[in-house]
Amino acid sequence: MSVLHGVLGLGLLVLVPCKSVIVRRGLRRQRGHALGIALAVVVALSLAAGIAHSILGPFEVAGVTVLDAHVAFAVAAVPLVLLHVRGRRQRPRAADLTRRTALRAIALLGAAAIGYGVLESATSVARLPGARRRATGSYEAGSGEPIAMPITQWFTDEVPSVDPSAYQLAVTRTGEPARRLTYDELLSMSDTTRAAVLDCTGGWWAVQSWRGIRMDTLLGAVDHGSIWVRSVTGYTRGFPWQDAATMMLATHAAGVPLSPGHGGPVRLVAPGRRGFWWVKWVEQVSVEPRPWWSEPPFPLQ
Ligand SMILES: Nc1nc2c(c(=O)[nH]1)N[C@H]1C(S)=C(S)[C@@H](COP(=O)(O)O)O[C@H]1N2
Ligand SMILES: [Mo]
Repeated sequence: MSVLHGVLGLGLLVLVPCKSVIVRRGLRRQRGHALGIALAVVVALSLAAGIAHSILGPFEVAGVTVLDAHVAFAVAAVPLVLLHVRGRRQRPRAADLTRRTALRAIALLGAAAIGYGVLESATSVARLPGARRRATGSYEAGSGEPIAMPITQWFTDEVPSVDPSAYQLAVTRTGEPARRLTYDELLSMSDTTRAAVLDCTGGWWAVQSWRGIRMDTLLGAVDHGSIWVRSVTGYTRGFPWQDAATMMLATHAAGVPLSPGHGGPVRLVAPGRRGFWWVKWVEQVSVEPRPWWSEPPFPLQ
């Protein structure tokens, strides 16, 4: 996926010579060009930031990581693209579906793929930071050392203060009374240790040895419905029931109780899923008929 994303991004660069002919023609016709220029600038900045992140590493400019800048410029481009396309709508013609167009598209992708390969090899030969990134594009930070691992919130969520001695986890299954477990009870059940990689879409990853309770131990047999995991902050994610076999509720990382920033007293560990699924400060786990895909694909808080 991330290779495809990179190749398509470079494809935009390969298009620049073709597009510049059209742009020169358009500029000769004196009309409002502000929109087109704004779009070109935003796309160029997004591409530059994306390439910088993948070659030079996760650095910051004026307090903003280049990856965040890459995403922000890309998001800003979306409405501009829509307006730009609306302003010059062209009817697709049957003649567009020729063999020549198809061959051109293949040539374009081929050139972009070669460009991607060249950039990757150069990055690795020159031992630039980009060579150290994971397949997702993330850079390692704080593996085996939770204190050194970044503390990240998805969007607007904030670290709550949860008093472990007053804390309770609610475990519910439709049609059954809720079970409530205190922190001490959870600690006495916390007997499974496994290594798993937390990989944040913000561009960093860390592997930790997590200790906790297997989800299938906590819930008992689950063979239908979805597993909903909710934080004391309201942040909620839903999972297919099959994930009970791999997920766990962690109380410790690297043998140390989870810090408040990292989700203490209890957080979800969802191996193989990106960081935003790893709900922190879990207060409720429920098995419900409501399907996990009925929620927005990304959290909204
Ligand atoms: N309740 C809650 N859980 C959350 C988040 C959040 O904003 N709220 N952010 C998620 C994201 S985007 C990531 S990458 C991980 C980060 O975990 P860490 O702060 O322990 O490194 O927590 C996830 N769990
Ligand atoms: Mo994240």
